Amino acid sequence: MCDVCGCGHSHDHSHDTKSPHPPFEKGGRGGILQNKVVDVNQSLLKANEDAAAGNRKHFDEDGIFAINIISSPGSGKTTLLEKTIDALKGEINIGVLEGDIETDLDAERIRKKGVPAVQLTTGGACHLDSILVHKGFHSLEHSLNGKRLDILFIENVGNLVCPSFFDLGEHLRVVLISVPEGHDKPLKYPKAIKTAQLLIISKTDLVQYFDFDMQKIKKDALSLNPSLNILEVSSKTGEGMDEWIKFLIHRLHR
Ligand SMILES: Nc1nc2c(ncn2[C@@H]2O[C@H](COP(=O)(O)OP(=O)(O)OP(=O)(O)O)[C@@H](O)[C@H]2O)c(=O)[nH]1
Ligand SMILES: [Zn+2]
Ligand SMILES: [Zn+2]
Ligand SMILES: [Zn+2]
Repeated sequence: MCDVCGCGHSHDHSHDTKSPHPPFEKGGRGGILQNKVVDVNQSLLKANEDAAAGNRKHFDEDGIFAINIISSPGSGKTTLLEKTIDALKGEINIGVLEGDIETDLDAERIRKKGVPAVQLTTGGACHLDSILVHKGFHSLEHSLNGKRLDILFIENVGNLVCPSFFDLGEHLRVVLISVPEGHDKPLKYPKAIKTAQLLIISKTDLVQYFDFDMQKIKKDALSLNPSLNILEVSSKTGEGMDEWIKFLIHRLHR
């Protein structure tokens, strides 16, 4: 457990360039220790950015469109991927990197769909970083036996804060906020919204059971990021899946 931020990282992550935590804002509350943490984190973020640029180059050379999916735990990332695979199988070659703190349960779910998947277990870290993604990508490549990929989905560790700070070399960043989480999440977690190109409001089949203001969440999200695309999707009923698939195909071919 990291005793600076308490987020569950061990400090030895700094040896392998993993950041103990996204940077605390300089000029915020805190003193000398906080500024030292900021300095260490800035260099770790720089290492992450360098590796992210390398990943993007790999993906571009191989003609792969890489998508980083970020959300709180349980917002429906893996379920959306399962349904997306059902919709695109046979047409588009998909590979998946599954980020989790522990277990390979999500990668198993994806493999059951007949799609190659590599589990990236962070062993405590609350986000993926580009160095781990680089390793995972090469191990996924080995399992493909020469088959090429069109889309690489990277499901990040369930966390709406820390993953937003780490570029993985993706071409598209998608944030999910599910209806049960509440419409106030964009304003409370602005970094995720500001760095994404698409917000998926997930589990829309549950909207009747919650005091969820669809107009407000959209207005707040757009106030933070005016060019953000927003889709409403239910993986359970299939509502909004066509729009999501159209969006993906459009981005893939552009
Ligand atoms: N009602 C409803 N439930 C959903 C929907 N999508 C996912 N779920 C349920 O939400 C729970 C979590 O779904 P997952 O897809 O595992 O969520 P996740 O974001 O991958 O979770 P982590 O990887 O643990 O962060 C499961 O019980 C799903 O069946 C949806 O559209 N509607
Ligand atoms: Zn953290
Ligand atoms: Zn998942
Ligand atoms: Zn490489």
